[in-house]
Amino acid sequence: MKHTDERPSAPALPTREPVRLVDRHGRRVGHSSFTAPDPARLVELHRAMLIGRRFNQQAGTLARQGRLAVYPSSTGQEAAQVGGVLALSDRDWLFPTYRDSVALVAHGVDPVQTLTLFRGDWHCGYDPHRYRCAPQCTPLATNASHAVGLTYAARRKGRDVAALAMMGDGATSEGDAHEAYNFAAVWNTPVVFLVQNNHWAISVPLRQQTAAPTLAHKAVGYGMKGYHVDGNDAAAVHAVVSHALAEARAGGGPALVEAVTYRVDAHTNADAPQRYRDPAEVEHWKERDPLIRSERLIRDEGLIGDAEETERVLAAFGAEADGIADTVRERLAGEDELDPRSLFTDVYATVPPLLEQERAALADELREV
Ligand SMILES: Cc1ncc(C[n+]2csc(CCOP(=O)(O)OP(=O)(O)O)c2C)c(N)n1
Repeated sequence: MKHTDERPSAPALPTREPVRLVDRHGRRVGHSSFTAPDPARLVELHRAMLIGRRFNQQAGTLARQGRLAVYPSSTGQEAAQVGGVLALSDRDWLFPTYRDSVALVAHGVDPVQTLTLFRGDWHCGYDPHRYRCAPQCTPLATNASHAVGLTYAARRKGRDVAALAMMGDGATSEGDAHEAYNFAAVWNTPVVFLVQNNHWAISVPLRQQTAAPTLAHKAVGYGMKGYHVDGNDAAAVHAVVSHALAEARAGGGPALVEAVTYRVDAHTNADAPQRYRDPAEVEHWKERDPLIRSERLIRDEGLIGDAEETERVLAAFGAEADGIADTVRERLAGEDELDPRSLFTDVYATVPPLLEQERAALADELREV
């Protein structure tokens, strides 16, 4: 008879030194367990990061102009977001937070629709089913249990679907994170929790957030694997998340990946970080900029081709990023006519009677004005 208290073996502890495959000078670093993606994928990661950097700048400008109600920039965090998202297959789902607009764009969500939420328009702006991307979640860590629920349901239906649930360092202190980690591990759902440790939860520094040696160590108590990764190294994030997703899909259980990165900009445009952090810290992290290292790697190793070809392709990436930013600017500068009745659409599959009455009352009111 099987003992009911038979326990699984403990997962290995994450390494204190983050997994790094490319250093801040763009030089490769050997690793015993992970190898960098192939050259084409490294170039693709750089392209997506460039688009993400430009997108962040444009969205920040729109927020300052009052075209967006708010924008949480992820400048400096592009490698963590792009590296993670490009590891998803086209069957998988993304569960992002408010910080993860660059992840959405890399995932293929329309860049204009990505920003609709921050304009204060109703609903999340895009069709979650079409993009296999849940709405950008503002209540911390609640998206994590949504990811567990979706993958649990998919498994029961025999569907091969994994999910990437994104969250910040601060979110890992939430009760919702605990519940999601626990259910994912107990139910063995194919979820990878990608924690972007950007060192700040608004004005709360990491040292006041947790006494854990790394955030990846938190995984072990739940019976999950935890990976501690240089989050400004797109190659490393991509390799580790790809590995964790493959293992989770094969029934090897969920995982938590801590990507160590830095929030270079303010928490949002409504924040004044100079009141709580030292500008020298920001400069320290700017020297570890994820785009600088990937560009150096591409140039030094000739991953695109000879010098002339490299210049041509990098310039084309820049032009593509500018083009996306132009479209976002033009489309969001206009005033969209919103139908107030759309408040009631896409909320319930079958509209409850009370809501139906409210919808009718609103329609009457609109007819009168
Ligand atoms: C449940 C909940 N509590 C509080 C907040 C307010 N809040 C918004 S962002 C934030 C900090 C989150 O920090 P972190 O998880 O590290 O993510 P980051 O913003 O740095 O990406 C807080 C406390 C919230 N959105 N949801």
